[in-house]
Amino acid sequence: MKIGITCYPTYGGSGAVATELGIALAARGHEVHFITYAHPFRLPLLSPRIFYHEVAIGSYPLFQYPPYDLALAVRMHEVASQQRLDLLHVHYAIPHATSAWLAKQMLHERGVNLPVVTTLHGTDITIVGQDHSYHAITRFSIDKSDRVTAVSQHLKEETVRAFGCEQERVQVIPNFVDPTVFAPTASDAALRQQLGEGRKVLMHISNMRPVKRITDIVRIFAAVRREIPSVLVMIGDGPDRPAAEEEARRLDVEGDVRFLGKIDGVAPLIASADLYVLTTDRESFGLSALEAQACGVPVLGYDVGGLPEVVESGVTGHLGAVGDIVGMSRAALDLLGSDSRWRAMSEAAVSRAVERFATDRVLPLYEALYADAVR
Ligand code: GMT
Repeated sequence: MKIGITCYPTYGGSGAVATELGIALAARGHEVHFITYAHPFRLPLLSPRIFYHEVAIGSYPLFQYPPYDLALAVRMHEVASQQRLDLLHVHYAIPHATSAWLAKQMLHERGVNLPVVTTLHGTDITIVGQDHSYHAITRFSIDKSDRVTAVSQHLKEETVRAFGCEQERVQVIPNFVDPTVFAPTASDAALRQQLGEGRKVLMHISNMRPVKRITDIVRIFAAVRREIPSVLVMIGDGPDRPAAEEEARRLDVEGDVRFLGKIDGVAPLIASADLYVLTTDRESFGLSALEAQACGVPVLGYDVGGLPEVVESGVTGHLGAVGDIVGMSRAALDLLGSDSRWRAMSEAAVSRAVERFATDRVLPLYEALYADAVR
């Protein structure tokens, strides 16, 4: 098939999933056209059957807010016509599903049907989509999509609750991981030594928005470090990084907290960690938690949203109550303090990731959905 994919190309789980999906689809013989405003961060520069179409956003002195949604719709329409796309798969509802609907209408005028598949990822439903400014258009765009998927059962239920969609309209297709890339063997002894210098390595990766509560991670780390020699490695960047840096200074642990900034190709880093920490207070899935588990790294997180669908508390990690720094620190100390317990969790984490979420298991679900959408 010829598939158009639109996503946020910068750092973030939805862009990562969309890009990995495109790469996997191309490996299975499909032709994939990315339509985005920048080169997706996980997309190789050259790959067979993968094409990149940039969305150019024209500026004009009258525009305080250049209408990106319209430029995107025009580019979708253009690429769909020129490349004869079979369907368009958009990731994150706002504004992608709306632009796709516009492109679909423009093509419809010319007698062309372009099925639109929308994948809901998280805050497009749980936060931004429920903001009064966007609620009606989000609901409309979901309704108008030919097929709708959500990355977890939790997100599906939230979509039905907040937007009044019919249950049957939303199919759960979980995020996935490539176990040939994210694996315990991706660990690198030299890197591990560099990161931890013989100490335990706690790690977190995100775009550091308030929803991630990254100061909680620093507080948990400070408690762990009092008992076990350890370092905290923070990857990514975002608005809450200064607050986390300040918290590290306040707790006098800044010398052992490393902010590495945005990094591509994180598998060797994750695989070199001992514990992955994700303290989001509403996480629809937690792709990074899945990638950590695939690398054999147990996960410490909050028992919210779709995270319990990814992490089995007590088996592949620990999920605690939001804000329970004492309980989370204790769980981290239990885990890191016993080699046998850590090894059992690490092995269970790999099994869970591979058996339930490997690319080969999830990709056929998308292919079946596409086949159904074009019929
Ligand atoms: O919705 C967001 O907050 C952004 C989005 C992203 O682009 O990173 O994250 C969401 O999508 C990811 C991929 O499906 C999920 O793994 C994340 O759990 C989800 N984030 C939230 O729900 C906060």
